[in-house]
Amino acid sequence: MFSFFKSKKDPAESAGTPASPGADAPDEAGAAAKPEEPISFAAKLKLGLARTRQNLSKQLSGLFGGGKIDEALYEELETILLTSDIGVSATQQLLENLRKRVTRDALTDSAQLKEALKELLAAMLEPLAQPLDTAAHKPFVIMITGVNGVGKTTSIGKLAKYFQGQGKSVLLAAGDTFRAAAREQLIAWGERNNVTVIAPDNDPDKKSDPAAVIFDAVNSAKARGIDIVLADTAGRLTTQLHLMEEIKKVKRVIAKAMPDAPHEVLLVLDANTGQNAIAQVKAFDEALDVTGLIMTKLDGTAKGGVVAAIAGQYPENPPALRFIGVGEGVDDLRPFDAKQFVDALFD
Ligand SMILES: Nc1nc2c(ncn2[C@@H]2O[C@H](COP(=O)(O)OP(=O)(O)OP(=O)(O)O)[C@@H](O)[C@H]2O)c(=O)[nH]1
Ligand SMILES: [Mg+2]
Repeated sequence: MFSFFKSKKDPAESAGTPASPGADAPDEAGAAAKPEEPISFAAKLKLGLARTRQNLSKQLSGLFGGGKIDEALYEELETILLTSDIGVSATQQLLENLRKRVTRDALTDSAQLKEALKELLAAMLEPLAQPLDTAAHKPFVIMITGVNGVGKTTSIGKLAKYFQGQGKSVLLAAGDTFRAAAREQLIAWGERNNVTVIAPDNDPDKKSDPAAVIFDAVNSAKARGIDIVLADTAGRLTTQLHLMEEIKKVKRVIAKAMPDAPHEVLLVLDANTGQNAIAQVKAFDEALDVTGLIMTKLDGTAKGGVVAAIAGQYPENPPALRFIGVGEGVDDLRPFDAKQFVDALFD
């Protein structure tokens, strides 16, 4: 029922970084093109968050330009934070802590507030930075889930490269048997990274079961001594209850292939979603016990503040924001670093 796909390319060939391949049709010409000047991830993040930064920092610079710290200032700050998609809870926590800081350090001039706010925001985001440790299991099975079009498949492609960079072997499972082009999209990422993809037969008359595909992939990874399995799944809305039931079943079936798998259930969120990301976290967590998040498309959105909204929503038990995505290229996904993120949010 299943077929294997493995690139026949020389691994050295795929070691180069493609300029900025699209996820749907990563073509060979793109991969062979002259690589762009390497730009650090921090710089990319800074560039990507430009719109969020403009939203936030420019308004703040007016506010923090000097002058008295009074109620009017706090009110204005509240509005700025709320319009930056930081969310009600996080905004309240930040303001409360800022007031405490102002009292503690006897701050009197608004110009002193910017650094205080930066520090408090970094402290709020720090608990989200929980890097993914894949050492405890072999294979370490990662199931990727989320609503339609958030960047699940693209993130798998990037993660394959990321884990390979750590010297780990990777296998991809094409568990999105719903969307016609999903299989080919994952196979293309597999070829680019020179990793095996377990996918159902390409038979339009036969509907494959996503659970069966991933089950087979986990068994195959066990047999081959693979370190990491990345399992793609079809996008689904949290209101599509039958599809939410289906994904629960996928998870249960994975556990039949390996008792404690999946070891990580990664929920992918699109930063452009803004506050709706919170509802997605809640619904997917209820269905699947999500263990980590990926926030994609932080480039080009003005809603990067949503990362703080997630922290603010779970002050006692912050979810693990494992990775953030800042572009469509294979290197545009990295572990979340709170300080780097806050630095990119302010001028
Ligand atoms: N700018 C930008 N685009 C991204 C990022 N991540 C993914 N994309 C783009 O988002 C689009 C959708 O990505 P996919 O990976 O196909 O999303 P998906 O969640 O797998 O979609 P479905 O399987 O249809 O639910 C593609 O055009 C990607 O290139 C990112 O971090 N930044
Ligand atoms: Mg997909």
